This record gives sequence, structure tokens and C-alpha cells, in this order.
Amino acid sequence: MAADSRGRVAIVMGSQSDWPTMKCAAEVLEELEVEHEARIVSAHRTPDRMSAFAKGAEGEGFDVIIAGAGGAAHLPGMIAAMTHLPVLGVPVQSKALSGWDSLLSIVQMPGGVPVGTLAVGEAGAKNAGLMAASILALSDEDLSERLQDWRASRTADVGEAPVD
Ligand code: RP5
Repeated sequence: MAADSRGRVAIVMGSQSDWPTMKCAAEVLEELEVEHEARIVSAHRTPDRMSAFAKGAEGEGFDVIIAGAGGAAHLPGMIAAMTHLPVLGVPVQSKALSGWDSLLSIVQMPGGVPVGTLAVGEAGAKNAGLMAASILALSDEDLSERLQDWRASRTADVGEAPVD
């Protein structure tokens, strides 16, 4: 992909085990026809890969980074420290602490290096995809229309009264 190609989202995660959560971001980006690419980048097991990714993300043509991790989830913050692209953090639900550890690790960034932190788990990944699309839609009218249509179809799905 040419470095001047815009409108791309990187979805990175600390482990293969994060994919069932993070694929919710990929699915919504697919629905909105936003170009995206998913990679495994671990802050503690592949630190050199993480560093190369974060420093090269803009050069690769990415505009927004979605980073998901669980436990001592330092991946989104470490990436945010090495790029000025917007980083959206998704706390993956951990086994030991049900994602509280992931959430606090990602949301409590010291002032100066922001990570836009979403909800724990699949809802957070889905919303990260939607938020990435919203950011890109600021400079892409066609995407803005697709996003508004996507929202309108969810509104239209809501019935007036519950059915058995
Ligand atoms: C983190 O540790 C990953 O983001 C994952 O959520 C968690 C567990 O990883 P695995 O042991 O399943 O590889 O680095």
C-alpha cells in the first residue's frame, strides 16, 4: 500500500487470544467499507515489532490505530508514546480480573500521551471501529454518509413495544 494512501485503520493486539474480541472492530470497519489491517504486536513478547510498528505506522499510511490488550495492558500506551496518530485502546477481558486490570492499565495514561479508551471487551472493540470511522469521516464525506446510514439502520431496528 502506498504511503500516501489515506483512510486506513490499523488494528493491533497483544495476542492471538485477543482476536475474538478485536475482530468486532474489524467487522464494523468492514461494514463501513473502511480499509483496515489486523496484526499481532505484543508489548512484552515482541517489543521490537511493537516499536517498529508504532514508529512506522504513519509512513505505512495508517491514520488511526486501534490497540487491544489484556491484563497489564501496556500496548496502547506504548504505541501512543511512539506515534502522534490517534490511538484507541480496547481493554480485553482478562481471566484473572475480568478486564478491570486491562481497563485501568489503558485508561490511566498520564497527561500528555492520550489513549482514547473504550469499554471492556467486544462492545469496546466495536465502538473503537465506529470511533475510528468517525475520525476518518471528518475528511471523507462518503464515509460520513455511510456512517450516518449505519446509525439510522440501528435506530430503525428499534421497535415501539416489546414482542413475545
Ligand atoms: C496480553 O496478555 C494479551 O493482550 C492478552 O490479552 C493476554 C493473554 O495473552 P496470551 O497468554 O493468551 O497470549 O499480552
